[in-house]
Formats: sequence, C-alpha cells, structure tokens
Amino acid sequence: MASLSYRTAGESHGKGILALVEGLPAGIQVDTEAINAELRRRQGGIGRGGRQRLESDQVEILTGLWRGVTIGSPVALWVANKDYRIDKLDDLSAPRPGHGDLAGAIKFLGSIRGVLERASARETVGRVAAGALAKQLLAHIGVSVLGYVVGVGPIRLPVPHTQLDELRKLRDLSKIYSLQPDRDEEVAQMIAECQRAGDTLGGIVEVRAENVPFGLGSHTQWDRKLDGRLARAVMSVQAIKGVEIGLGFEAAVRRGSSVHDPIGFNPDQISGRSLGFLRASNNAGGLEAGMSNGQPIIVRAAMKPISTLARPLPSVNLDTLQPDKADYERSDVCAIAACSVIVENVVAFEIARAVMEKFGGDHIDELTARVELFYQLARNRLESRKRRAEEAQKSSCQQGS
Ligand code: EPS
Repeated sequence: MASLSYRTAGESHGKGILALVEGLPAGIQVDTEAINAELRRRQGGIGRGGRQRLESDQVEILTGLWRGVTIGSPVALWVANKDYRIDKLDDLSAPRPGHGDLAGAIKFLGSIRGVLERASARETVGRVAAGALAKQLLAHIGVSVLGYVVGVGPIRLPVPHTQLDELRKLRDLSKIYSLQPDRDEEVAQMIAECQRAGDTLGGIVEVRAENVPFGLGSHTQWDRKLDGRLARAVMSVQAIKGVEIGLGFEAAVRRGSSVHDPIGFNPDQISGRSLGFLRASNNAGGLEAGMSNGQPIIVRAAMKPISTLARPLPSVNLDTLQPDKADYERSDVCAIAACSVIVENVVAFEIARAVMEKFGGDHIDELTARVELFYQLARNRLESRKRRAEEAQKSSCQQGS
C-alpha cells in the first residue's frame, strides 16, 4: 500500500483549496463534522482580518469513501472559497518585506499576484483538513493531539500542569486558544493596540501528542528521524521561523544532568501501552534519536508577525524601480490562534504517517491489531528479561549463602 501522504492545491482567491490524502487504510468511518470543526477553529482567534468574516469553510469529500467509510483509495478534500475573484485582482507593485513577493516575483520572472496567491496562509485550509482526517486514524490507536498558544508577541502563556483533557477544556475556553483563558483580555488589548498602530504580532504555539506508541520514526537514516520530519513539516507552515522539540534551545544552556530524562522502571506497571518505564521529566519531548520513546511528543513553533502591515515598511516599486512603501492588502493583525490549529494538524499528520510506516495495514483493524501485537511482543520481551534477572539474582543469593 502507498505510504500516507498529502498534497494541497489551490490559490487564496481561486475556486478553493484541495487536499489529496493518499495511503489511508480502509474501514475508517469519516466524521466530516470533526473536520469542519477544525476548519472553523482555524478561522477563529483574536486579531483575524476581514477575510474570515467572508468565509465559512466547509469540507466536501470528493473521493475515496463508500457510504462515509474509507476504502483505501485517495481521499480528495475540497473547501470552496467564497472570496473567489482571482482573475479580477490586480498585481501588486511594491513587495511586502517578509512575504514571498520579492523572492517569488524574481524567481518566476513574473507577477507578485502569481506568488502571493499560493504563498498565502489560505493554503493551510488544506493542511488542516488533511490533519483532521489523519487524527481520525490516530483516534483508533488512542493517540490524542492538542495544539495551543503559549505566547502572543511578548506575552507568555505557560502550560498548567494537568491532564490533556483539562488542557483541552482550557484551550476551548480561550478566545486566543491559550491555556490561560483568564488572560484573554490582556492579549486582546495588546492586539487591539497593535492594530491601531498599523502593525502585526506573532507568537509561539505548542503541540502535545499523547499515547504515541514507542518506536515511531527511526534512527537508521536521516530522513526517517521523526523529530526531523516534524521539524520539516512544522517549519513549512506559513510564517514559522523556529521549531523546538521538548526543551529545545533551552537544552543548549543547561548541563546534561538537568537535560536528560532519568529512566526508572516498575515491573508491576508492565501492562497495555505501559512498558513499566518511568520518566520523571520529558525534556526530550518524547523523541530520542529520532524515535518516539513512549512519552508525550512536544513540539513548539515560533510564528513571525504577519508580513502585510497597514503602516507599510519601505520597499521598492518593481515597475519604476524607485523607493516606495510596501503594498497593503487586507490582512490579519495576529493569526497565532489559527497557527496553533494548523501546527496541531500538521503534527498529527506526521505522527499518523509514522504510525502507518511502522505498523501499516490495508484496513484500520489490521493497523490496530498490529499495534497491539507490537505491545504484546514488547511486554513479553520485558517479562522474560524480568524472569531471567530474577533467576540470576536467586542463583547469586544461593551461591552467596
Ligand atoms: C493572507 C492574506 C489574507 C489572510 C489570508 C492570508 O487574505 P486576504 O488577502 O483574502 O484578506 O486572510 O489567510 C486566509 C485567507 C485564511 O483563510 O487564513 C496572506 O497574504 O497570506
């Protein structure tokens, strides 16, 4: 069977955005409303621009299902744009610093319009739809993925120490999708002030994936390392300028003894997905040598401020080659909430891809059975080691007595 992958197509003001997902096993009952809920969340947050008042993103599943269930065929997800007017739109002349305008217009020996239409974060509709579908595969093996905002501009919004379900409730209470809903007002005021100044704001998002099986990804080759794949996928999201896993850049500052997560073991906890290993901390963010280690996967990403500024930066007019102010088009002031939804879904897709690589299966039941078989083999291996260790200890005691 094909490995799990997706591609997107579509322009910001074209007919719509398409995501083509290949390699999903058969037998997944697809919940279209769950995909729409993610698309709606992506449209929300504080600081969004006029475009989100025009759109009400809804997925149409064009292919790959029979009576609502996957059949192993490619799944084409389509989200129509209401603001479809690409051919009526003029070109820009003064590239916006930070956007793809200058690099793209030079690269393609062409227009800025031809570049910005595809560089636009509207494309993330397709990534979210694909990721929301991949999450439905992950649900079958008990993996949960949650994305939230941990920083908006200079404001830090730390993660409380509580269970994932509690974090999800907090996130869903917050208008900026942080885990500190009681600080929404402070964030809203900062964004409003930024808008009055004609400026924009970025921030930091974090994604936490729980109950991820041991051993996804591989240390054996650079492009199979799951940390590398996650970093690539997340870094490719529009406006992302930095990606960290676990402790991230902070690990470079500390000594090894306060970075690496000590390994404990409780033989009585070998059961189900628990193999008995206890890690008091998770600075590795669930990944060691490019493999998942049974701990939650933690990925953080830094989003730069939106590059379309109402009070534009200096640029050059490409028609006259004279200094000019960068062009302004309707835009968001802060899209960090949307970014948390996008990164959550992008991470979910990469984890689902790695699940399919390790366990595979043409039907979802085959996949879930293979996951269980793997855990059974791992538990058996540990139980037999435990017995051998106990016997060795018994015989050394007997020899000593
Ligand atoms: C974007 C510009 C704005 C954003 C857009 C990304 O679109 P418009 O030019 O139509 O106002 O709203 O994001 C989306 C359309 C979206 O759905 O997230 C850009 O230039 O990148």
